[in-house]
Amino acid sequence: MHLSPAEALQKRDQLVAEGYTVVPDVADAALLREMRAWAEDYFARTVVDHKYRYQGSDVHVRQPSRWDELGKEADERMFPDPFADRVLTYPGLTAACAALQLEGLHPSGALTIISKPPHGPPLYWHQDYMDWNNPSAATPWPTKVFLSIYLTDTTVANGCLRVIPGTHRTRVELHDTLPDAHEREIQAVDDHQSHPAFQDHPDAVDLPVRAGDLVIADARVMHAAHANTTDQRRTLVLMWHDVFPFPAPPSWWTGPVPKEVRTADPTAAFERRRTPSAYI
Ligand SMILES: O=C(O)CCC(=O)C(=O)O
Ligand SMILES: [Fe+2]
Repeated sequence: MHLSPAEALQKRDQLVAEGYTVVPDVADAALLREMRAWAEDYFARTVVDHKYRYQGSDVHVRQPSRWDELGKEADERMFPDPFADRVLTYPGLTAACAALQLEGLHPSGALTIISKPPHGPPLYWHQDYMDWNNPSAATPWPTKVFLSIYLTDTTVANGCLRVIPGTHRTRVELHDTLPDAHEREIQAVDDHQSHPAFQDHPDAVDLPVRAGDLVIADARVMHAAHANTTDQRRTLVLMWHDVFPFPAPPSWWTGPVPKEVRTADPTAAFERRRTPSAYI
């Protein structure tokens, strides 16, 4: 990663304004090799449940020191593995986040391995924010981001990511029509070609990347992925992080702070909600 201060600032501001950015060349060849070997081994011995066909897979690999927090039995989709430590403590990752001035970063403690097999279908339009009852949903800066490293170069042909810039803050029709992400209703869709969550969108931007680039996106931004039309897997390692602990703005924030945020009670608890609320 070689980001000039001006480039880092431009990427930070793109994340705030558009809901995503890409930092090139973050994972080095050794880390990529380890990630590919891990994924190859896992998918050679594991059959993924049909319900994950649109994501490709949804495997949660947790840092062993943080396994007990979950209070769950391990199974083949969710388990502790030191591989999670290796990726989450990778210095290049920390350096990229520091360059973009992502403050108060707190990793979820797990990697999510999302792997589209050869000829896997597209991923539906969705956003991943789970806290729409909370005024944190109204912040002009992110409070939850995903950091993704793709293990291959991605293109429209093998299922690259797509985003609709600005939809982390601006309501569009999809906010009212999409089923909640990654839950039963959308997973049950059989004829995806005729379902609204899989339609093209006039404001969609394709985000092809190089293997080892780091995609940083606000959990609220609408995104999807193309189908994989190739004979090779398209795998990514995704890491959820809390950032800019609510309700304080980033130290570098100079813009206005919405009233809902200024007057929020930081001790209040809210019921989890994946469906967008009046905060957008
Ligand atoms: O497959 C991708 O590129 C993105 C995956 C994703 O957004 C998800 O599984 O929530
Ligand atoms: Fe997602």
